[in-house]
Amino acid sequence: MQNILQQFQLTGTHAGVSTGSSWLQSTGQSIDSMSPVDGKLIAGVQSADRASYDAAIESAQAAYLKWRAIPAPRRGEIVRQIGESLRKNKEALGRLVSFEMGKSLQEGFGEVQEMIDICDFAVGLSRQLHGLTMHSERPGHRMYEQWHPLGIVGIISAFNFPVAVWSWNSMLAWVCGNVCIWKPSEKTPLTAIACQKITAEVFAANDIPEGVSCLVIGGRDVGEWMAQDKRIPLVSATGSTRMGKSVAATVASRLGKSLLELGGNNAIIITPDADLDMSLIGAVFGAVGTAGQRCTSTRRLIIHEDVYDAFVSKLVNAYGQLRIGDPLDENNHVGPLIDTDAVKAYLTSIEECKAEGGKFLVEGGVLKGAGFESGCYVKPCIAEVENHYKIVQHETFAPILYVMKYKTLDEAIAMQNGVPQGLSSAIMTTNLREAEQFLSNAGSDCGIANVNIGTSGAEIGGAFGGEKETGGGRESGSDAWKAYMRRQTNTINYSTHLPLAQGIKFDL
Ligand code: UN1
Repeated sequence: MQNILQQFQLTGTHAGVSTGSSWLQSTGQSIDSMSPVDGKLIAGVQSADRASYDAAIESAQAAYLKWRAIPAPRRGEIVRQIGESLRKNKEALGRLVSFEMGKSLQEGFGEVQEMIDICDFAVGLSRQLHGLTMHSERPGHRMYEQWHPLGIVGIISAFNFPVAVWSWNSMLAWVCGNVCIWKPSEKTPLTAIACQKITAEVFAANDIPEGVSCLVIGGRDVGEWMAQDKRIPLVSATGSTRMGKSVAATVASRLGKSLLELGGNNAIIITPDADLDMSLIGAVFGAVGTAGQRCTSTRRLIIHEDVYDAFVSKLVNAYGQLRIGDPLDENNHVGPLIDTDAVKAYLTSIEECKAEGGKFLVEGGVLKGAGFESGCYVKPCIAEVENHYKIVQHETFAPILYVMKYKTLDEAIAMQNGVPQGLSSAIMTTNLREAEQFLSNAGSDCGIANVNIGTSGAEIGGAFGGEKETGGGRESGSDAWKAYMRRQTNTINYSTHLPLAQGIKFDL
């Protein structure tokens, strides 16, 4: 790890505010980045103060005027080069993600791959920022729409995907002609600094001015400055529902735009016609992958009564095989939680679940002893519950899997939908009628609904996000780019008359 830290110059206390290649002085509080892998300090970061934040915003405002004038396919070419640089840095950045955040090495590499994929997607998109043309009702008139950039896009990202979610936002925002200001999670500042260095090198090599890519590391106050800041027309925020509600209210009070990707409470319905072996892989990876800290993690299994006992016994058996430990060791399936606060939340949820009547089929607990010194390693656990329990309605960012029984598909769908969140959902079935009912307007109410795939691990090509308390935003693929642009309707009169719409007569 030392050589990776040196490669990105991540030693001592690093500046936390940057406009690209420049790193600004600030007097903000210093943030310690501790690795949950071994509980030790990796490096410190100086968080933004108001002056350095304002300096970054001013740099972004100036850069926007230049960046928006560069044709979109040229901007795409620069994003292509960022993708190339990420390919070269995949190993180092993937390891750093794994070390700072605690996800398995495979998932660390997977996260960087997601960044590379979105770069490729954004390059193609840079030639496809299409508007429609409409037929005017008036003679000698042409009507069409075009998409213009917004200006500064603020990105607030979470610790669990410390770099990929930023890249979904920034790569699209950049090809659309925006400049970005990024506040990463204060729990994972170092991976953000590494990304800033990788992109700054590409921007500098292309003579792009400072300010197109800004980084402002800090706590909640920095997020609040961004939400309040009229200079930021769009704030894209990923994180808890509590954070999202606060950002949404603040941004809405100035009639700004927000794009929210908040909590999930994702379920897999396992039907009598499911392939149980496939279902097992989907359920276990979904529940314990990233130690249950994905927005898309599987939190609930809704299992038909006819296959309940058979499936639950497979599940309990599989949990017995899980290897928990150092995420950089590829033999392990499950790494640590992000910090000891997350461990407390996990333990509290287990207690609340028991108090409400939950029966643990696989007990949880904190691992102690050699290799677990950070105090962040916990046992994935399984509890038999009822959907209405308060704790089941709540997203706990930890590997706690709730199982419950159903009789009819209508009942299963009602349970799947019967939570405040609406991000990801899945059905395991070989029965076409069941699959189609689940995908119909009377089926899953989530932004993502899968058949014979678990709830996590979405590809970048689709629009990512969900309904209800998940916040309604869509990022990444499909036409999610439209959220980063403003639509302008243009009507051009090339005749020698000025006829009014709706046939209104107005003669002078
Ligand atoms: C998140 O947890 O915020 O679908 C993003 C997935 C990943 C992204 C998750 N592609 O699980």
